Amino acid sequence: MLGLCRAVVPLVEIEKGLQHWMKSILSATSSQELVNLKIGLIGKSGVITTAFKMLKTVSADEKKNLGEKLNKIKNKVEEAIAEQLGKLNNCCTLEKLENETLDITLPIGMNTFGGAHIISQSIKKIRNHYLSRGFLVLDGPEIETDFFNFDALNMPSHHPARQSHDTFYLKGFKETLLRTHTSCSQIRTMKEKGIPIRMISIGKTYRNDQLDATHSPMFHQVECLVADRAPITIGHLKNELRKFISFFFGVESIAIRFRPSFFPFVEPGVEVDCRYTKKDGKLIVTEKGDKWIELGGAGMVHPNVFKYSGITGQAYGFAFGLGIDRFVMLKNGITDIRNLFDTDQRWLRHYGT
Ligand code: FA5
Repeated sequence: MLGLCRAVVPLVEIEKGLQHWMKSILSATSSQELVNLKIGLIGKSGVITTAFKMLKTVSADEKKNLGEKLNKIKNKVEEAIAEQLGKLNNCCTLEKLENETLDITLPIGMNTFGGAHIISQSIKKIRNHYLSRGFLVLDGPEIETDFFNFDALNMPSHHPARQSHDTFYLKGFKETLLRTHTSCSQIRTMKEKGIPIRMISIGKTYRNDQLDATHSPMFHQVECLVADRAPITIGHLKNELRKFISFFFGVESIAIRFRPSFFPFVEPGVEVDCRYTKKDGKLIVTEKGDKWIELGGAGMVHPNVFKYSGITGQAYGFAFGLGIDRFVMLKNGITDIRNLFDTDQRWLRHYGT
């Protein structure tokens, strides 16, 4: 078809060939055809690429002149291929859309109704639990600013703790990101409502974490903040965490432990673990468990967080942030977080309501 010769080709022949190649590119009817042309012309051993190799053998003056001409030809070919590919893709999409028209008069099969995803069910359950206890239940924006996600949580731009959150920034929007945790809602709420406050914030969070059995780039957190003018102690925090874990797992007696940890927005900061055991391949949260599992972070609100939230004077508070996906996995014996998101219909039917 093209008669592409891979040997060293003189410029005149390339210039002569250009018209012919452009015709072939513009009349290509499939992306595969375009790929073949691209390889034959500007691929590693393509005709034009090979011609560039001639430059080594000519004088400096000729090199400049020849190089410019070859570059122009190469650019023309590249542009034409990209343009034709765009046209073909556009055509395919239109054709696909035309063939995919939906016949809304078809009867619905009764078993095609969807159900609530296990994460949605759990979020609803947590919301209702806290609503019934008089907490403010919020969501908060998933697209946040650097200020609410980091600075106001006592993590200025140079702070090393920012590195532990591999953040998705929004291209073209300065200092705008997908929130890496729900802790931003602490600031938003106190700024708007002041204290005393008892609130939870629940929703999606994002980190550029490698997808594996326990990490997902999108996951869910629940944040709890209790703040007051009257003293609040770490005992209150422990009590609230116990209540939440007991309620979520439906067990009366649980065993939790705090491990010292560092979160810039709390002082002291702790990591919360609870006891569990494995039975028939399932993880069961129980006081008598022989192992510990990490549930999330917690601590006493740092004075700088109150300051950034516009709270002056005496203020006390505790906060915790837990990963809902890991809670759901633990409760249901799900060992791989990817199962939650990979839309396997049998799995969804099993866990859906
Ligand atoms: C935080 O996000 C803190 N904001 C929690 C906090 C709130 C501390 C209030 C103190 C006071 P951390 O990065 O450890 O902490 O995340 C909390 C939980 O989110 C983890 O324990 C885990 O359950 C869950 N999590 C974090 N990254 C992922 C991920 N990539 N996939 C699934 N779950 C995740």
